[in-house]
Amino acid sequence: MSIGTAPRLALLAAALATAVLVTGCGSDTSKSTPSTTTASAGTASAAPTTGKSGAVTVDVHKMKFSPDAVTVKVGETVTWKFSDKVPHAVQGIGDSAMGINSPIFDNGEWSYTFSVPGTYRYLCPLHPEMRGTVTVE
Ligand SMILES: [Cu+2]
Repeated sequence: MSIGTAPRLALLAAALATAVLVTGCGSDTSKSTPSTTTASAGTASAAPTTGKSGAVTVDVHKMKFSPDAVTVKVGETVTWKFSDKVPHAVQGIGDSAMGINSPIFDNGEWSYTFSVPGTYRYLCPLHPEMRGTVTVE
């Protein structure tokens, strides 16, 4: 009678069982959560809103700017609407208002976007008594 096969099978079974246990154990210990952290971009500044919500219109009519004083936030746009019987223009007063410099209009619109806080005075170069102010805050 041979006595060799039974112990070998037992050994094989034990080896398999060990392998399964090791594998199972290994899978348990390797159950670590991924450590990649997704960077949050929540602090990025919002895209500039160019909607009409902050836009302000000044009517240039009957030899005056109306309203002659407007207030906008930084980045907002003021539009002058020319609709008088005589031509007018918009021209800033002082260095900081140099950018305010429209062509002469009989009718039409001209816009300027204010990107720096401050108080900007302007006049109509054809009628210097026509004056207005834009406050940017
Ligand atoms: Cu004028």
